[in-house]
Amino acid sequence: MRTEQPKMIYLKDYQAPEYLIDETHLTFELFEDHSLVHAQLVMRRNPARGAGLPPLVLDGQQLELLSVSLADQPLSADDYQLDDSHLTLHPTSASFTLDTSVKIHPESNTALEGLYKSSGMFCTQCEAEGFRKITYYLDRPDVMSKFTTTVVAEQHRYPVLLSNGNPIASGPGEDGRHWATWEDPFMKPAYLFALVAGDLWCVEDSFRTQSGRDVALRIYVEPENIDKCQHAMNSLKKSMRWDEETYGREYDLDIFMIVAVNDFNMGAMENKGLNIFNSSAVLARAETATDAAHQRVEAIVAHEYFHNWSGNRVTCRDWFQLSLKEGFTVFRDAGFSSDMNSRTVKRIQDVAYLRTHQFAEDAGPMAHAVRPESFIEISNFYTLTVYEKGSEVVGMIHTLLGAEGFRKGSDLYFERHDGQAVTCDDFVKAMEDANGVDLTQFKRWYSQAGTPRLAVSESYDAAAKTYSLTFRQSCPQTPDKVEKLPFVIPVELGLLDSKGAGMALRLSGENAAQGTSRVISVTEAEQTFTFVDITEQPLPSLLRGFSAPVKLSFPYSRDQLMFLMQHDSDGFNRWDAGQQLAVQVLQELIAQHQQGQALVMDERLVTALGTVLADDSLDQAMVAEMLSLPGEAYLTEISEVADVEAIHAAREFARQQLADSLFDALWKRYQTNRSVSKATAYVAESEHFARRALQNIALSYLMLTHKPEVLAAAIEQFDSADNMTERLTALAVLVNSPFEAEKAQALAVFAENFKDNALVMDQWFSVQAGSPLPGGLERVKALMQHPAFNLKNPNKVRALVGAFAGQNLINFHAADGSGYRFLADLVIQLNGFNPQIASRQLAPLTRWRKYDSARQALMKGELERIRASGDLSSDVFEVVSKSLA
Ligand code: B3K
Ligand code: ZN
Repeated sequence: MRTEQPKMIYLKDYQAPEYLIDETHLTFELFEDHSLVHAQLVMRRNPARGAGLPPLVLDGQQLELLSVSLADQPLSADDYQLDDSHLTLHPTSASFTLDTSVKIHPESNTALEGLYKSSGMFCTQCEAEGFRKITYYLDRPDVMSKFTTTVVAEQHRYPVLLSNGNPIASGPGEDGRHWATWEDPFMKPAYLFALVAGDLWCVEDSFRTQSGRDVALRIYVEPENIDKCQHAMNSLKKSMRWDEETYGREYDLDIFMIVAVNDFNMGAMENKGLNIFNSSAVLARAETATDAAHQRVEAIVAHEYFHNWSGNRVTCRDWFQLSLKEGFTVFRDAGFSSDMNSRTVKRIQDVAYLRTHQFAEDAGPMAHAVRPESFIEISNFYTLTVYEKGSEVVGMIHTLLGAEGFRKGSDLYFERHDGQAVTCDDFVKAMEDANGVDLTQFKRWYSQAGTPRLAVSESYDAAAKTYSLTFRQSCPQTPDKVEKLPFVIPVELGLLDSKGAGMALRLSGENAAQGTSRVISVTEAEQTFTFVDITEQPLPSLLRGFSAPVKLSFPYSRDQLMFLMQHDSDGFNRWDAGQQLAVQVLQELIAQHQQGQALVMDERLVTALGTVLADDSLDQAMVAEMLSLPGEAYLTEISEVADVEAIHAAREFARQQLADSLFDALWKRYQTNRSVSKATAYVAESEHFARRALQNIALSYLMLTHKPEVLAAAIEQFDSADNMTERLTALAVLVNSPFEAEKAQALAVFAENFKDNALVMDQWFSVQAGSPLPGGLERVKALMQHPAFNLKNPNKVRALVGAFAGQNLINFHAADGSGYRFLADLVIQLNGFNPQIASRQLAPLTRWRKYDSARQALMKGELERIRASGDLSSDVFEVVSKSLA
């Protein structure tokens, strides 16, 4: 693997490139046992770097150099220097062409980076630094070039030959081969390069842009999947329209293609004009994909499409700026999903995810700022912090500037930087310039890691009719040791009177009230805001819509939380009040368990959720969200020291209490919704998602009662549902039940029916890997022997290993350390052929500081064993060494 110790790279060391590549002409000759890549690069000295002709250092890894010519002169081995990762040349003029030919081995590329094969087709993944595994190049995002690509391959096996841009020529070749040439008129960095060759079918459609141009839309898949593309196509057309309407952004090429591949390290990739997708992020139809999968497809199609502007036309100067495109694009896709479905539900799901997983990352050894200062392996920085927290940061700018001001800023950003590779500072500057504001202090969100805490206290002066809120912010130390200065924290808030109505909000010193919900900016370590004309003691509703990614605390009583659940005008905060109430109740149960007491649950949680369940006027998706108790992972995150058994026992106890106490209401909701589902054809729209979500969460509670009528209902739903959403939930509740015969029967029937559908089998694996019943590790080990399992396929690894270590906390954290040992063995194995997946799967072990000392020792022991296993990829090396530091 590597020969030298991986090195840390620093943002402060950034320098513009010494040379530029104006044109890139590539020819690929694809064969079964090797491929040849011929590159002609039209290059020149970067005028911004001054005079002189320093050595030209090209990136290249795992390439066999066959020939190199500089300015048409063939070079001999004395003329250049070659090592594991660079080819160094010595140009003699400021402008020249460079020709190289290399041999590579896509057929044995298991890392799925660069050019590789998946299910018999050739495809690429170049972001972040995969292009250097294809040819010698200046593989950095600030080198933008115009690409022409010719692909030559056997006609019979690879009838479809694709690359970026527009097709300009094609024809037959010798020996049953054929070729096609593509030209991309837009300058782009090499990470956006893509090539596909395979036996693919496509679904075709078209889109007329707002300026009247017709764009051909094609989704390429393996022939057997041609019936699963319509949802992605609809999502694409909706995204294109939405980006025109919301951001004024129009698509720019004559053709937009998506290709689905089965072996892919992440969700999808925004290559210019030729997006390559994990098949799990494209294929969806009722019978095989759940509602969640449909929504994920819609969101990822949108995300990759939106990158055409936020990422491709305006790209990143260097990889430290990754959030420039990712944070912004996540923000854009969240806006889209909110408009397509329910805004509040989308916000609830995003925040629950952020608070559980990004907050944990921010508190762990890999914590980093949204714009990190350093890294060893950039692949490790495609994180929740860069993506989700990055999106929150953009969202706060939106909150501070308002929708109109934000749009002015984004217009200026796109106009000013079209065709450039820029920084997060450039993005913020455009927002500042368009609005005449100063965001200097706000930019600390980009440079300071860690989740700020915001402690709020109140004081009411009845005589003066004033109400004060005092905010104290702090931020825990993170491994980078950067000193934390106060953030700008936009807090949207309201004050409720005793009837639950919003009070007029006038701050002391203001002439008039400004509505009943408003945003205040907390900018100091400690700051007090005083509201005037407050005629009775109010109840504050704080951080509405989760207006900043902070941990807010306010000493609410349980009765106050119940009041907010019913009366807050902000839907997100109604949900959050319910979550906070549940957290208080669960923490009490956890303490009882730890003290060896019998568990007794505060009845108010039953009352509160019973009220929600009885309210037919509420959005059913909201009801479903409110019925979902905070997950074990979230309860872990908010614990000082997480007690795995107590958390699990407390949460299961609470679920059982709710199921028993609310049986009638749950059963009624279940039966009503199931009968509507039976009478209605599947529709992938929010109202239908909502109905099924409530039906399914009701079923999972009901099943805890072990009543025969519920078992019968689960079996009925499993047998006769016409869609995967209902069928998979029915399977899951059976798998988590003690009804062994019914469970075995359902698992067998499901596997038999879907054995030929890899994506459905992934769900079958996940449901079992996630089951908290005892014996989890043995089940997972047995499933790894199943014919449908394949360690080389990332989706399979995520479905089985990821679900076990990430979601099945009670089994993964078994006190004997067996779960840790299993994961470490697997990471060592994965490290040998797919470092990116190895490093991702490692994450649960990095959280060792959260656990008791016995578990800490076991987890650290496994990290040490990985470190000592030798020949670590830079990906795994970085995570392991930072975790043990
Ligand atoms: N930009 C890609 C992610 C590439 C990850 C490389 N290891 C997908 C996305 O965020 O749209
Ligand atoms: Zn992205």
